[in-house]
Amino acid sequence: MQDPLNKNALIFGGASGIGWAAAQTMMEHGAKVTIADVHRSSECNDAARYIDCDVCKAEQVCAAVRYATERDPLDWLVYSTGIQRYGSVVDTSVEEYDLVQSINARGAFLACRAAIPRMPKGGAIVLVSSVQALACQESVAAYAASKGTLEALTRAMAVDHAKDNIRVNAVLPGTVDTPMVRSSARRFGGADGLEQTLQQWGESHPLGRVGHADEIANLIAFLLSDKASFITGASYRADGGLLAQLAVRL
Ligand code: BMA
Repeated sequence: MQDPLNKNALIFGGASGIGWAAAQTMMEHGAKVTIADVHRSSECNDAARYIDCDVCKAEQVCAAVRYATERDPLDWLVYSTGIQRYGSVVDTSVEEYDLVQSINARGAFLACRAAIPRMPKGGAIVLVSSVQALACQESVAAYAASKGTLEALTRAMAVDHAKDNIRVNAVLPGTVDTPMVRSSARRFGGADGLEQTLQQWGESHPLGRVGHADEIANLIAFLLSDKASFITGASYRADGGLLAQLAVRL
């Protein structure tokens, strides 16, 4: 990424996982980063500006955008806030479905709604979706639906704001070693089997391993940068080949 330094960036869900990796990558390239999250992680304590933000609450999302744009317009916005819950449509409660939609997708709508009017021409947005927007495993109805929403929202915003030269793209990670995925691995593999479960999940990806958060952050940084100046409304998989492969065995 060779953008001029001093980009002003805001990352929802930037305190851990892919969001934190993206925050670090952007800071390495000279960006001023504000993290909006429900809890400050110990790692992000001194590194970036931080604001408490529950993305279910519109006024908190607006406050985060105001905080990030106190002095400068917003060049880069990343939405990397997400939770994963398990269940089919039948065994997902209405409350749980609403919560997943609210954190994973509605919050992105709120964030972009508040941020886009404060973005200059040349601004860029990346939403962190998932391969599960395109193909999914069992029992992820609410999560897959929320990630599909992000995909459609990406395209809609790309079309609407192209005239302002604001670009909007989505990244679709496969299984990545993050606190969210570790908590799923703990649930399905048990505390002792966590590393083994991650390894098994990794083996279902043609590259034979789960991804690292900074591998997704590199893609995010590229899509935000001026090097991606002709890319908008696009979705990029970073999934170790997961979706390229059919489950058919020779
Ligand atoms: C991610 C999460 C992971 C999952 C991966 C690949 O978005 O849902 O738990 O392993 O997709 O399906």
